[in-house]
Amino acid sequence: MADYETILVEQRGPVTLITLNRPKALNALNSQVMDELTNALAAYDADDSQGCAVLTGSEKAFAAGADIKEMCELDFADVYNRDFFAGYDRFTATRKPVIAAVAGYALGGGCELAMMCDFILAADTAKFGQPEIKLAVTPGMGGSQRLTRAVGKAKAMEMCLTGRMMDVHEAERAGLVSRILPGDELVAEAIKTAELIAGMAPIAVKANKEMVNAAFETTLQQGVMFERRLFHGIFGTQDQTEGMAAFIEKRPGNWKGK
Ligand code: CO8
Repeated sequence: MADYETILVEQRGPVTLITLNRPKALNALNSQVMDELTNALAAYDADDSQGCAVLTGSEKAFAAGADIKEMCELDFADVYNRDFFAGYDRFTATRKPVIAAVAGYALGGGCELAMMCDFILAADTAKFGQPEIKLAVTPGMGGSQRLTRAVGKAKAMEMCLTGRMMDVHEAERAGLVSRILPGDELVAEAIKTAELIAGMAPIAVKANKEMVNAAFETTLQQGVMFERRLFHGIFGTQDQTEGMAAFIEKRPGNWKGK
């Protein structure tokens, strides 16, 4: 496995566990984190032995945002010419699922990174916010768009304009978080959930992810058609035949990924 400096990557059976590892900077996301994270996810996506990934941080911080110390010297020409943060498009290009396991602060880029994952499991300590306005900037990794889609305009607008943080209960009520867990069970429960997903037929996993994501990009009619066509296509897989036979024969499915 590649050597990384800002993240830890472990394979736990079929689950890739990625831990952000810049504790002194509360896992602030600099360019090195972005490169290492997107490389690790590309390797995970390409590895047939891996079926689901979990991305986590520390107990204190999932990530406290983009690295302000890296950004503070940059001017418009720097960020525009480098298309700053465009590297994260590689993150969202991951075709297999990625679960965010969030404890502590998920602020700015940290909240945006959690929202790039397929769903968020959160510890009771988790706090979410887009405080960029306090630095006289704006979200830059998709926060204004993904937060608005996740929690609606009223809350997203208030959070972006005031920088107020949501605690985990508010985040769950608002639909940002799928489940709240006790802090000491967060990573274990996320891995258990990831194992469950990794045990499903791989093509069906990718297809389900693609379909749900399509709901953010299309009209209802186009989305329903996209779903139906992918559903039709799944009937060309060996795993569909096996899955239905296994149900009728009351046994677990034996997936081929074909
Ligand atoms: N970047 C760099 N370093 C950070 C960051 C960060 N985002 N967050 C914390 N750190 C560092 C601190 O500087 C400190 O380092 P040092 O010990 O060397 O002083 C260390 O981490 C510990 O932090 P604190 O001492 O501040 O810890 P506290 O427990 O007192 O406070 C907070 C925790 C509340 C999380 C506080 O650290 C904080 O407010 N952090 C900044 C949060 C923030 O503003 N995040 C948004 C950043 S901007 C962004 O994500 C997107 C910008 C998009 C711009 C688009 C440009 C193209």
